[in-house]
Amino acid sequence: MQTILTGVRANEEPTIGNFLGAYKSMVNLANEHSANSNINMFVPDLHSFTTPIDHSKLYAQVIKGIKYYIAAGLDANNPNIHIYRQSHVPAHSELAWILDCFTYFGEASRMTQFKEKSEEHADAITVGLFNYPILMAADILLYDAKYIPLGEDQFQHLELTRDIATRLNNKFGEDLFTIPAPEKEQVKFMHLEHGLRIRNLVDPSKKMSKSSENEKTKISLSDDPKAAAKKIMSATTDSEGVIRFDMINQPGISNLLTIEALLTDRNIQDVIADWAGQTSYGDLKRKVADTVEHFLADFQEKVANITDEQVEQVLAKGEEYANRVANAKLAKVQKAVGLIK
Ligand code: AQP
Repeated sequence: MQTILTGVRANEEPTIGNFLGAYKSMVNLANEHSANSNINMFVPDLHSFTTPIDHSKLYAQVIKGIKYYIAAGLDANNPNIHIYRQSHVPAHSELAWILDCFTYFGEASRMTQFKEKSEEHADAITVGLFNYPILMAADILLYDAKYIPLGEDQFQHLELTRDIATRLNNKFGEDLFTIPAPEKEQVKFMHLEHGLRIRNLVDPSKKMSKSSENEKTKISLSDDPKAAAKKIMSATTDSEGVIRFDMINQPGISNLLTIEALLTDRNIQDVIADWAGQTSYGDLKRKVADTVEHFLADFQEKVANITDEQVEQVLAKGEEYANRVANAKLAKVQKAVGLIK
């Protein structure tokens, strides 16, 4: 069976960018493929402190992250859907070390996210931040995952994973790792035209990020629905005066059209056609604000109805599966590199 895998760091409250780029893509794929594919959704909690966080909140955030996966629509009772925590599967860290020794400093140094986050956190650039794409490679390769629903910002890390896996396969045998599909194939698999990047509401040339300190730039999944609607109403647009989908010249308007289409499960081209030629940015904002408000109210109600006991049961099942599969792959790699017979 092929494996489809993704995760969302538990460092801060996730945004609708994370929801649309990762959670919703994964739920759509699970609905389509869970009869004949493993659907692995994990919380990469070891990635959570590659940048500074409040550690006293981490455990609760991880548990909330699991509730979000279930509320987003992943049916944990499905035998092919596996929900687990990275830190509870020690093989992730062990494989990451082995992969480190087959990754060149130069290629890891080229990761643009490392450069960007180093600028943001110039006083705390850790080796963990530098190393995180290699741990991400281990997260993927341990399960032979071919499809990884990700936002556009993560495609460079996916390419690095492919390079590392190809290098080890060339050295130790072609069947060591499944090589994840390249970017274009991933996008096609998600039924998208290009990688998803929900924009920052204040500066739409940037992506929406959960760690942004300015609350106005992002809609978090725990935002009060009415307050979130107000953020949409004050989102930066442009002075063109006509509603068009044009990410280069009208990124703010294009972002609103994208959010509207994805949250209402409509084809983006249909939404663009509905608004084509209209001139009232206020009308578009009111429609998207209403959509966001209703989405958040409904999502938060679902989260509130999931108990900690349910989460424990889901994790017990998911982590038993994950340890079994990951340990078997780790043993194969340990044998290949000469650590065991
Ligand atoms: N703005 C976005 N649009 C679409 N997808 C996005 N993702 C993140 N932001 C957007 C996707 O969410 C998944 C999990 O992300 P992550 O937290 O593991 O890492 P990230 O990419 O660093 O996400 P953030 O929100 O930007 O987090 P911070 O601010 O903490 O660094 C990935 O699939 C990502 O593509």
